[in-house]
Amino acid sequence: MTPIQECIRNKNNKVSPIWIMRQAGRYLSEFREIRKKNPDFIKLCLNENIVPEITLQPLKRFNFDAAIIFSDILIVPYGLGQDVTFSKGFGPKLGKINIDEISKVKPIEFTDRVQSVYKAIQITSKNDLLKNKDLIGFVGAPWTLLVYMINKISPKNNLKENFFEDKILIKELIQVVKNFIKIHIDQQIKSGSTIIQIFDSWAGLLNEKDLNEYVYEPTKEIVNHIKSLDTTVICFPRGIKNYKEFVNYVKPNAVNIDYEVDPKEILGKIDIPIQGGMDPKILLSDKDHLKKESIKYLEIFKDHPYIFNLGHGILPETKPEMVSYLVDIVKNYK
Ligand code: 1CP
Repeated sequence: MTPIQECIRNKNNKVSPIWIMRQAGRYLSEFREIRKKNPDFIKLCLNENIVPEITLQPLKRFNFDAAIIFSDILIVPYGLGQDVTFSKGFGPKLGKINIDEISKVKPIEFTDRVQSVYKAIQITSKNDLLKNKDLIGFVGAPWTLLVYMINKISPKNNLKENFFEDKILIKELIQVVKNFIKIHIDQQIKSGSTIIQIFDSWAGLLNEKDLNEYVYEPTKEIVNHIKSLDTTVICFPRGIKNYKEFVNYVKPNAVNIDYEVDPKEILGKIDIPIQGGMDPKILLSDKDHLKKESIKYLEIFKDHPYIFNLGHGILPETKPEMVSYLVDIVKNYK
């Protein structure tokens, strides 16, 4: 069994495996080189010749325990026929949404449009660098995809005022999105992903009263689907105030905590394997501070199955040297 599966499935707390969200990305010069030559981000995500190379870049540098397929959560709206573009310094922009057309999309039309993602997973999974390591596939949670599809741009800190105005649209869209998330997961697993992570990056935008309808229920459905395929699922409901309630309701195999969560406090509340937590900004400080902060997480979770990761994606300004140092600390602990 891989170290991460050992931790999650067997609740092994002897060592902490490590990988990092956005580990293939702009903090690596070799990624920036490729990105410069490929200005169309969605096209890059759908290039099965380059995606395996980008996915494996961090594993060539660091002793991570997993690769995460280089792709994006917005590949699902793209596969459904919604326009998705990225402009520099602004983030994603999505096109008009026509619910009648989206409701008619057939699974085969969707999988044909994003086929290269699955081919890239097949190619990557065969690489020797992944020996005894996991290849993580992922999806956006229904709520977070709904946010982008309806809001059309990143909500940053707030949804547009009229977000919930068209109740019928939201109800229909969440059904369609749930179905295609499942299809996207099935194909990733068939192609060689050994773990699925569900990113609910905007869970924290919801009022408590709406969490059940938009986060807990739909995510639980996806989690149950993944479990029925005997595959490991990690959830990241970023920004929610009550991780305990989330875990009790949704029951993923492991949960990633964000950097606002107090690790000591969560330890007494959650009994499933925990991943992540450290603020990505710590990697921008100095080695002494990084050592102190990472050891803090390792100490707190020393008797709990714990996968080292961050409380959100690694920042583009991060020096790769700091990542090497972090991996050494984690690997030499205990
Ligand atoms: O070079 C660039 O400008 C592209 C930056 C970039 C990268 C490297 C984007 C645009 N997406 C990605 C890859 C990506 N996205 C991965 C690859 C695997 C890895 O982790 O190494 C993953 C897992 C994602 C997932 C993703 N995309 C999320 C969930 C995680 C999170 O950050 O909260 C979200 C919200 C997106 C949307 C998205 N894609 C890209 C950006 C800049 C954003 C966020 C925009 C926003 O702030 O709303």
